[in-house]
Amino acid sequence: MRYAVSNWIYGDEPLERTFSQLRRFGYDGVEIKGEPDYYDPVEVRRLSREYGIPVTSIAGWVPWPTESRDLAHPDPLVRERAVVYFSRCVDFAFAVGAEIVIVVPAAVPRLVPMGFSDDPEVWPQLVEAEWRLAVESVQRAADYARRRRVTLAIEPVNRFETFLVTTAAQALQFLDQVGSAAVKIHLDTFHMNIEEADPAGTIRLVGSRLASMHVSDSNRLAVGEGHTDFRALLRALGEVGFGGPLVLEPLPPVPNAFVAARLQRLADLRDTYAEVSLQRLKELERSLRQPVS
Ligand code: LER
Ligand code: MN
Repeated sequence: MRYAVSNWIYGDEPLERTFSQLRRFGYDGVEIKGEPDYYDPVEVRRLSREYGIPVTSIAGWVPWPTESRDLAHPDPLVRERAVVYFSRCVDFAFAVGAEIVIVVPAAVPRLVPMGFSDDPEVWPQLVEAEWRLAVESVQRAADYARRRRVTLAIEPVNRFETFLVTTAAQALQFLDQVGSAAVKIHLDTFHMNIEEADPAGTIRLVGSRLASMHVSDSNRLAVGEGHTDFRALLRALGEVGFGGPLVLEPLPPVPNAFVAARLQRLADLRDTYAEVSLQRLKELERSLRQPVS
């Protein structure tokens, strides 16, 4: 299995420190936050070479409402900004040798469709309309990604961060409607713990359409600090012949993920989580390879 860490869990930390720590912990790769204006691809490539850590993927970043880029938004200008943004993430991925850009089809955390008042009867119509818009937007971004040989991976996100695509079954339906070989699925064990009845079964359901996966425990802490059955997940990944990266995304125990990622006094804990998560996953992998006596 290839293991990486998503660098957004390290807040604004300089990239060089992240590369150096990940090499020390024994990681095979790094995922970089989708901020094409912030990172210089030449510098990223230099660090990647120097530390022997490839960039596996780019984490698309659609914060609501600050950036006002949203693939599902009824305003065509907001959608256009999102399509241009994801095309720039594809360029960034291409420039740093990453194969995947992760896409959340509506901005995060937008919890209701635009224009929703309190009338439950209106909800399904608004959701369906935004779903169609998101499909069209992803089709446009996918045309661009295909030409660059980059995969867009749709990440279902839990209901407390989005309302549009929250489960793998929905992501598969979304994929079918987009109808592009350049679009696959990205799962996240934390979101799956909230939304999926059977996370290992979900991996089997997605099968060969699984491009990559975020990993943290049920409570988003380090692997082993919650109740996720990682043995069952690793077994399912083996069964479907998963070849993508497992990208760690564990966060210290602060309810707000973006505070947990940036609080200076938690820097050592973030490192400890990255280090022990890898050790525990590798240990589980080893135990799965042992013949049952
Ligand atoms: C991003 O990968 C993710 O999982 C989200 O919960 C963060 O917005
Ligand atoms: Mn994730």
